[in-house]
Amino acid sequence: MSKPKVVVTRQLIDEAQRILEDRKGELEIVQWNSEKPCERAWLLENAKGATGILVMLSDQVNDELLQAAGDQLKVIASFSVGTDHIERAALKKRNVRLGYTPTCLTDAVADLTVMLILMAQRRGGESMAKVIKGEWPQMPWHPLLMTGPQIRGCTVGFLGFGRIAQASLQRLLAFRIKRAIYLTSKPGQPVKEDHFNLVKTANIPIEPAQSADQIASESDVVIVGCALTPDTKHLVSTDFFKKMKKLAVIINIARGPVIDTDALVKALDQDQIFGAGLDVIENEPNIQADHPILKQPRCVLVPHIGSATIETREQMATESVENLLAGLTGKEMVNEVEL
Ligand code: 8YV
Repeated sequence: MSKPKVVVTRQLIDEAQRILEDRKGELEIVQWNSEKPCERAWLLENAKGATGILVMLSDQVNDELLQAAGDQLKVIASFSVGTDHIERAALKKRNVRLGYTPTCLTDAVADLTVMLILMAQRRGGESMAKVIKGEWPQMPWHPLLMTGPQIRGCTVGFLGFGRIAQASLQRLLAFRIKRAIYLTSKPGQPVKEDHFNLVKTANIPIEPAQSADQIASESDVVIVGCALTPDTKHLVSTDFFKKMKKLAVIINIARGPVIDTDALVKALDQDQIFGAGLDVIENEPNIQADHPILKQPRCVLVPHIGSATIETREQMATESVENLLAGLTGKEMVNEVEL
């Protein structure tokens, strides 16, 4: 009998690669062998006859791929917390299990959230650009030179209040923010899972918001941390920006399309808001040097590095392989999506 085939769409890191290769005797392992993202044609061709596939965010998991793989496919293991690249219904229909890595990247992404808030409020990107361009000697000193709003005393509004948002809030408490409000998919409802016991124990009010409008109008810092769904696409657009405070900043550590980029450019151009800190953006990674968002001095944009600590990426790789192997043998995964 032939060995079950697994397809892996990236090179992995040491420990994860070792765990996978230890199974070479019993599995046929087909792995994309380049630093460039896996090509669709390669994936469709190699998926044929696969029992398990380990994918990244840039690999669309849909009917086309599942059909190409065939009926023996048992598991998709995604190297991510987000699953918007995966058509869950198509998996459910075929009884294919889905593994993902939601817990091990929480701290890394929450750390980056704090970095982006401070960069946006304190004009980190703009300041550094001036120094690099040699403008520092010509900057006339004035008490208000390069000033921005202070984090202490802020109301922080969360669009989405899952693990990463809560871990970000946990960190922000140390900065002595005044209040937190959050919107989940069920507006006005108490938070479903209080992962860090925050709502019960924090010494500031943490309250459900009634609407996105309330988040826009009452927050000094808006954090986009929700999943991308048809309901959240362009949740933050022109109307939202119009309601925001002039000194407020918006942060996106979720998915680019939750914010309408054209509307954000306009809001920054017209000083409707103070700044933005983005880890993600629509159409990433295809952002060319002449993209209008890059002309906005008060917008900090980093290339989707939320989970990019060495420790986190190692753990994500290891858990992805563990999920893949568990899915092949019907065992419990580290984290499985309920389809
Ligand atoms: C990275 C993420 O894109 O896990 C996610 O859903 O967006 C980020 O952590 C991921 O590490 C790369 O696949």
